[in-house]
Amino acid sequence: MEWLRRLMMPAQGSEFAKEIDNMYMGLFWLSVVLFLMIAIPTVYFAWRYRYRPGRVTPHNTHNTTLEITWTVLPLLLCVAIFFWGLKGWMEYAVAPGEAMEVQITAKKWLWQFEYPDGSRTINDLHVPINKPVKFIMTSEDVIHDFFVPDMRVKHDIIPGRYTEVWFNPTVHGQHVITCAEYCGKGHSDMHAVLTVDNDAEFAKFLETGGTEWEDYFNGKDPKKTPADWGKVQYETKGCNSCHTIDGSKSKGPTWKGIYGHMVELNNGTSVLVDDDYLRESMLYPNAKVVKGFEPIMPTFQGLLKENQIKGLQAFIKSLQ
Ligand code: HEC
Ligand SMILES: [Cu+2]
Repeated sequence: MEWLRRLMMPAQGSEFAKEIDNMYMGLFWLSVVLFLMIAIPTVYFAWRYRYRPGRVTPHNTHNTTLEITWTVLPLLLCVAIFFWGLKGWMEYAVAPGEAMEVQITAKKWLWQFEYPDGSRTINDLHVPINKPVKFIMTSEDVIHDFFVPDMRVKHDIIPGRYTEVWFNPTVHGQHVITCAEYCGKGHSDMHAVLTVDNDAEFAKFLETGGTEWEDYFNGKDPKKTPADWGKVQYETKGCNSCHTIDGSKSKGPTWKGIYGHMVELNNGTSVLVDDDYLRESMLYPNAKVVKGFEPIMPTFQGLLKENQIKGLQAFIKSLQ
């Protein structure tokens, strides 16, 4: 009956998939059997006891054995199904402690994924194979619903609240993610791709900080330039808590108008602000300390990916 399951269900991409399909198909066949147990005798009796002139209908009151049987057996069956479902639900509801955490932000009409190291992607989810992943989800506007058919996972995403869901992907390759809660005119476009990577692929994916940055470097969208990517970093990596972009002084020097000019250092020398100096300032902030400032900037080594440094350089360059 495997062909029927394949016909009725999506591919099995997670550990849940097998269990859920077993239960679904189990209930399906149970329904088929019960249906036949009722329908066949009904048709047979309708024919067997059809109207015949002169036939007298026998008068039956009840049959205790029969009635107890058809009450107790289905009861036991229902209780068994309940515990079967409960067991599955308990596994589904609580992620294992070692699960990797991915934050999902849903908004009209896209999916944003954020990984433990801060890497981000849009509509493009990557997870390592055979490792549990837990999703912590919230919405910026209306109710959406994270639905990954191959994983047999489907969960509402609610504004102002966090909901969680998890799975353990077992099939390498791409799977569909879609929104399963009507969320407005772009609802049907609200899908994403789940890529289940092997360990090496996933490590490489994280190394470059996801794939969102690619949109800013391919030149396709005039509103997404490397400098715009740098601005995103400025705001999300905390640079804006010490650096301004309007010329005013903060805990650190402003970034406005520094590119291409000489800057005085606290050791009495000066240095030209170019890409190399900017990179060095981010990765080794104490190597050259700007005159008039304390060496309080933390190193961003390991925290900024190559594409983020490039974006920041372009952003600072654009602030003339
Ligand atoms: C805790 C405050 C703080 C944070 C956060 C911070 N910086 Fe700085 N930054 C400073 C200070 C203070 C200086 C000046 C002293 C020095 O050169 O180390 C500085 C200097 C710099 C310089 C050299 C500027 C110049 O005028 O020559 C660059 C470039 C820079 N920071 C980039 C960054 C980037 C990029 C980020 C975010 C990823 C960042 N900083 C986050 C405090 C900070
Ligand atoms: Cu939606």
